[in-house]
Amino acid sequence: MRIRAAVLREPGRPVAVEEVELDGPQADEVLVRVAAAGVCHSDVHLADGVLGNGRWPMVLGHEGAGVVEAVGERVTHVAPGDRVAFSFVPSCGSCRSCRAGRRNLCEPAGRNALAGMLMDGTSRLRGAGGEVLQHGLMTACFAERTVVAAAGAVPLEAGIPLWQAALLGCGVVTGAGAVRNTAGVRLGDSVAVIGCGGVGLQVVAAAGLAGAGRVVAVDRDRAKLELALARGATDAVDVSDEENMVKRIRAAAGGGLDWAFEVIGRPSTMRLAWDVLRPGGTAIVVGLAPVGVEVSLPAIEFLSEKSIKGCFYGSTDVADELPRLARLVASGRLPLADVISRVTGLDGVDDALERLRRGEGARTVIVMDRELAQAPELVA
Ligand code: PAD
Ligand code: ZN
Repeated sequence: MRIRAAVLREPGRPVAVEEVELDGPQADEVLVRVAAAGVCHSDVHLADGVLGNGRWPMVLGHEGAGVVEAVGERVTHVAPGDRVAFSFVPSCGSCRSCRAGRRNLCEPAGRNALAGMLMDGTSRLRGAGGEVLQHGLMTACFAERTVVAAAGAVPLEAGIPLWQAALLGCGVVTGAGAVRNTAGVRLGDSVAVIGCGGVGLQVVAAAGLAGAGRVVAVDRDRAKLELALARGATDAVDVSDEENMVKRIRAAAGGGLDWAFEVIGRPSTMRLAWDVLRPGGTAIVVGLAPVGVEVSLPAIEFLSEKSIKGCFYGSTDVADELPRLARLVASGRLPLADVISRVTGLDGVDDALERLRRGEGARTVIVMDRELAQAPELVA
């Protein structure tokens, strides 16, 4: 079938909407009519070509929600008409990582995501000239319709409009998982969140829900800090002036911190996360840095049992946890509308990427179908 989709042709060129060809679902796949999709900084990294060579041409978009239109013959967990959120790690359940309970590290899912293919190593997408297009992080949801692996479509209960549910599959799962799974924040712990954009704001809310005693929001953009305070941060430190950053963050928390989440992807802020820790504290790196970037730490400080830990997709088993997070949203305990700074149409993808590069606003939600998404008025 013919659909409209936002295609990355080549890094450095604007991401433009094209008519592309989408094949129907294979036995273990699902065809979804996309209602809405969030624009994440990882899309910027892909569009800028810094996550490795050859990751284009690609239909971008890895965070979204929609309604199932058709399912392959082996799919049993969803049926046409079901509302779903996307997961960009459709774990296989049988590789070594999955068997060990670390489904976010599913090996075939990781391999195929990197190749831009679905779980069988092939694509359902072609450009107007017949050339194969990659599926952005196995989701490719900056499009009117998409075909995803069965486990990439997670059923949603009623209760959340899809323009908000769109954020569940990346920002919310990653932010909440970083706090609950990767870290394991305990009641009363002190937490710094360095970078309070679309993902960092979810870390802030999750730290509050986990019962952190202090949640120090750190950003260089005042508007993000205000949002963070409204989402449960106890303190805000503006680092647009880099003077005495470590001291100011520690002072806000009443001393070194138990946890510091880096949600930007720069060596300097990874180092900042390390520097604000108390002895025994742990820095969690959520931010994605371009391929080839290195970070350095003062090795003597390992003596104080500080740790630094990577985080992919919040160390989450999405099939289990995404519906739980959706329940939190439906009950009003985890609001999402406040982090959506703009709602726009499919033609607005490139502008949304540009705003993220400038550090302006939190999430943009791209609405493919306003009625399906129950979305407010779109802004051009
Ligand atoms: P975003 O652009 O919405 O937020 C980044 C925030 O950092 C903004 O509020 C900026 O103002 C702030 N910022 C930037 N530079 C600095 C600085 N030097 N000092 C202080 N603040 C600064 O991005 P996002 O929230 O969509 O994504 C954040 C990162 O997380 C990004 O690297 C993305 O690729 C990564 C990510 N990782 C995973 C994962 O599984 N690990 C999942 C999703 C996103
Ligand atoms: Zn993302």
